[in-house]
Formats: sequence, C-alpha cells, structure tokens
Amino acid sequence: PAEWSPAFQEAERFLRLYYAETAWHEIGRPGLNRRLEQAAAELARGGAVTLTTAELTHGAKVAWRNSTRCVGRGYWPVLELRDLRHVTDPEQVFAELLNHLDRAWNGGHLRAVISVFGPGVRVLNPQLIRYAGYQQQGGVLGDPQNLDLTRRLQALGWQAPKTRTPFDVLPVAIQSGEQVCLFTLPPEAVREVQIGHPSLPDVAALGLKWHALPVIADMRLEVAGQSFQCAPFSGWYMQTEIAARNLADAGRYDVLPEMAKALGLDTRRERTLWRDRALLELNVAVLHSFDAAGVKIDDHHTVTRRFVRFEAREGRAGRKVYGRWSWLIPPMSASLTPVWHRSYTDTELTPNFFAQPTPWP
Ligand code: NRG
Repeated sequence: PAEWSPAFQEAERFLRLYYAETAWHEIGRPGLNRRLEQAAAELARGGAVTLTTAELTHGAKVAWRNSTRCVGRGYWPVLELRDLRHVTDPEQVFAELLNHLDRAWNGGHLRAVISVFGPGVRVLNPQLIRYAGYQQQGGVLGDPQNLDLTRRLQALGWQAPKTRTPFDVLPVAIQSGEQVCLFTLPPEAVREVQIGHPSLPDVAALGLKWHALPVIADMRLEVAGQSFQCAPFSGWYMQTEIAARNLADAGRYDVLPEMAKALGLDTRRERTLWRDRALLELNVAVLHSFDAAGVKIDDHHTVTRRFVRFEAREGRAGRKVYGRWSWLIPPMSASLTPVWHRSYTDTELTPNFFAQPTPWP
C-alpha cells in the first residue's frame, strides 16, 4: 500500500510538521488524518502529493529555518512565497523573475521572497544578478568568480557590451528540456548602490558599486520529499558579504590595496594592518551607502545578536537550532559577535535548500 512507500513517509513527516506548527488548533487530528488519507490516495493513483499553497509556503519557511549556513534565518516566518508551480515556459519564467525582483525590491524596503516554479525548468545562473568576469591580458576585469559563468553564457550567444566594465550584468539563462534561453535583465530591474564613504571622498572615486538584491537561483527546495528545482529566493545583504568578501577577497574584486591608497595608509609593511583598516572602512562605506540610498542592509553585530534570539525562540518552541559555525560567523571581527563564542551541530534537516548540479548544455 501507498502508506508504506518512502514517498508517503516523507509526505506524512512533513504534513505532521505542518499541522503541528500551523493548523493543529484549527483543524486538529481529524483534519490531519483526512489530509494523510488524501495524500495516500494521490500516491496510490501513481501521482505525487499535491501540496497546497499554504503547505508549500510553510515548507519553504522551514527550509529557510533549517539552512545551517544562514545567519539571517530568524526572519523565516515572514518569507513570502509566490506559488508559480503552473509556470514552466522560459518566457513566462523570466517575466515572473522580473516580478520577483519588483516584489522583493519594494522601494528599498527589501522583502524576503521565494518564487516556486513548475517542473522541468531551471535557472542556470547561481544568482539572478551577477557581474561578468573577463579574462584579459594583465588580469581579470569584473568578478573573477563568474569567469566560467561568463564564458558559458558567451558560448550560448551572449554578446558582452562593446565597452566592458567591472560591473556588466550577465543575462539570465533559463533551461527547459534541451533548450536554453538567455534573457537580458532591463537596467531598471537591477537596483544597485554606488559605494561612497561618509567622510573620505577618495573612496567614491574608486567607482565601486554592488547590486541591492542577492537572489539565489540555482538551489533545490525540498519539501515533503519533493524537489522544486527552480525556486529562486532572496532576502537582503549583510554588509560583510559585499565589503568583506565580494569586493575584498583577493580572488574577487580585490580592492583593499586601492582602498588603502584612498585612505593614505602605509602598505609597505603588513604590521601597519593596512589591510584590516582598509577592510573596516570599506565595510563602513557599504553600510553608509546602502543606508543613504534607502536600501535595506544588515550589519554583522545586529544580525548575530538577532540570531542568538532566534535560537532562544526556537528553544522555547521545542526545536533545536543546527548550524555551520564557519558560515555563521562573519568574515571580520568575528570574535566581537556572540556566535563566535557558541558552538553548533551541523545537521541538515528537511525541508531545506540543497545544491544541485547545473545542467549546462
Ligand atoms: N554571499 C552571497 C549571497 C549569499 C546569500 N546571502 C543572502 N541571501 N543574504 C553574495 O552575493 O554576496 N539572502 O537570501 O538574502
């Protein structure tokens, strides 16, 4: 019988969680039993359990809550889900990705949003908004992390702009069956923040910027034993992601030497800690610039304190918080944050988000 199948067991495990966490008091045990019977009947007919939008929404929230690498997941209850399981056509998917960007942008008051599309379609870019990386004589122009992505998109027909810049927005590759379509994001869909420093004008002259929205587009959402392979989600940045990694890593934009020059630091000796001072001021600049532009961004002190409150809240709800410490601590001033002084067990519960291989043609 269907009740014994692994598919049913996964569905049952999720539905029990869903009813326990949300609908238990309204519908109670008879409601759950009816729902389980319905699920078993669907499986017995050879189909899959069709989740309601409310169930899928809760599943996505719990997937976020279970994301051991995410320090911002205290906000999991407010995740907004766009149920687009009926959408699989690449053109329509792209149109809905633009709607996602719009909904998430919200005039700078960024909203946490996930868009769940139907089966058979994939976004191949790791994030919706990514800057090209070009190998040139004398080094890389743009984001070295996206060298391979850029080459693949070029192989699929993308023409880089005639005048290349370090911040050329890549097209979005949407795969459906064997076919891959490229779509150009209209400039107005890509909100960006120019980076300046509150008191050091030379910093703005470096011409740095970053996009406002991090939209992870290539992870698989697993709920009730079912995989949603196209489920892009976005929240908002913590400034260290941009200022202590994307712009600062030697293998990324590597701007600390220029930053140090703009600050007039002595870079001849490591012991002046010019790297650390440049890093700090770059973080100050990113926070200042997002704030001045009215774009939501978090700082590592606030986020980590909130994370500890989330742990306490989860404890009161009878749940254990798992985590990957090396991801939860910020990449600067880590010991100034409470997470540094705590320890975590890294266990992956489901629902969750998982990496999946990218099916480049
Ligand atoms: N560090 C990456 C983004 C990873 C996800 N970060 C978020 N996610 N804040 C980067 O682009 O720098 N989110 O959904 O808000």
